[in-house]
Amino acid sequence: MTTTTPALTPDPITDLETHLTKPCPLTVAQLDVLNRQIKQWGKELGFAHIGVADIDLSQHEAGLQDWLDKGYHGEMNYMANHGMMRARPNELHPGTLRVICARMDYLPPDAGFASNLTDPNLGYISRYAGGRDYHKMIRQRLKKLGDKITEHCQTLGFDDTDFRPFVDSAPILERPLADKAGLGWTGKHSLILHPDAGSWFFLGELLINLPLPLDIPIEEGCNTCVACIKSCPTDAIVAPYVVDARRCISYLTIELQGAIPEEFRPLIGNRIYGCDDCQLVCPVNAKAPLTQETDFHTRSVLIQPDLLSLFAWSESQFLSQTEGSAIRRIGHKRWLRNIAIALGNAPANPAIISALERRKDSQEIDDMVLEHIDWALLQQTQKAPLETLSRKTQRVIRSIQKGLPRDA
Ligand code: B12
Ligand code: SF4
Ligand code: SF4
Repeated sequence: MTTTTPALTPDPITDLETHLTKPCPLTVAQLDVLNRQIKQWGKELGFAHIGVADIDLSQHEAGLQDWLDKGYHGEMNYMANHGMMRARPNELHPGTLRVICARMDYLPPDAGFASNLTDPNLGYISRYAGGRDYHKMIRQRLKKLGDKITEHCQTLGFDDTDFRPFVDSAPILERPLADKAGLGWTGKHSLILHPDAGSWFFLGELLINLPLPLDIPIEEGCNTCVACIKSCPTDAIVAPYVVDARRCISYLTIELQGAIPEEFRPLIGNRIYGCDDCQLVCPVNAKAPLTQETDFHTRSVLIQPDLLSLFAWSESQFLSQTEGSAIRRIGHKRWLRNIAIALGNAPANPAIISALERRKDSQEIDDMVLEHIDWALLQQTQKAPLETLSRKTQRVIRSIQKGLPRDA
């Protein structure tokens, strides 16, 4: 990020006490050329789509407040901590006039969705998480884009370009911004999707103090479809465009620190890290491109992984096998918690019972994990050998085989 100097003639938009910037002297024609350049540089940096949005998210403030008031964020206190700053990019980074929104595709080749979900002895890991953690990589690429813009502006005599890259965890409404920037429409599962690209992509943003020309949002395309709402294993999509995170398997297996409420455990099936079901049944994903980044390819140890092998990993094995991956963030205990649930949901098997019993004696678990192991043992000892997939999961699998044959 470049440093800024106080403005000689204060600009009403950017004249904030904490951060003064000079009004941008670039002409409309220069900004147009720069806009085209930014899109070209974005492509060269591996972004599949770049769009520009203004900073007015006022129409989303009531929806965000309502979501928080209903407690849908669960334990994710960071969602509530910053007040409405999440919907006000100019408060988050004073001086911001535009948000450059970027899309990076993550769908790995040979995703094997259906084969993975069909076999309850395998763990299912969300396809965004099988490779390298995306946060740092995307932020670095956005920073490079910002540096290129800064250099270009300097050649035009403007030395005060100021930008700040964001990816994911920062308090900003990434999806409404991407929607405004024309990266896609907001699907009923609340994710951004594009007719040519589906939804298997990450979003990142560059907040910038240049009045770049704006992109136009694309038309909403869900029409009468409600496949994602109907297929969600835990009924987490409580209304079109609204996800109660407390019910979402992604939240339960990744964000939630403590025990996973019992009512959700049978519904989680073999999903041990995140969930893709609402995207798997989405017809728009039939055309989704594969990632161009080998960093996002699933590492071999996580391809169709056997639950018992994963459950046997010691903490040091867990840390080395997940080094550089987003999975590492949940830590070994939550990893064991999640796998214990999947083992409880697997068909009755003496080998599973012994593995669960062995883990009870391990130094690496605490009371929280122990409670999940006991739950899994109860499931294992109570069920008939061939009880397996829920009806909803069977429907999701049929839908993948029909709609996403390449990735089935
Ligand atoms: C918190 C969070 C979660 C939570 C809550 C999810 C949620 N739906 O809010 C949990 C842990 C459950 C989660 C799960 C996932 N997440 Co997440 N998550 C976030 C995070 C950090 C904040 C989202 C947020 O602000 N939610 C609050 C709600 C109120 O805001 P919103 O949904 O964005 O927008 C609302 C308004 O815009 C409004 N709205 C917009 N248009 C319209 C239209 C109409 C008609 C109406 C009525 C309303 C409306 O409704 C929206 C929904 O309430 C973002 C990154 C970020 N900083 O934005 C990533 C992000 C949204 N997650 C992402 C991903 C990939 C996932 C998962 C797919 C991961 C996985 N496979 O397990 C799942 C998908 C679950 C799902 N269906 O949403 C990506 C989405 C990329 C994309 N293509 O859209 C993001 C953008 C991260 C990134 N940088 O790439 N996530
Ligand atoms: S990620 Fe899974 S649990 Fe969460 S909303 Fe989508 S289908 Fe439901
Ligand atoms: S499954 Fe249907 S309703 Fe859901 S996002 Fe895709 S097109 Fe929209």
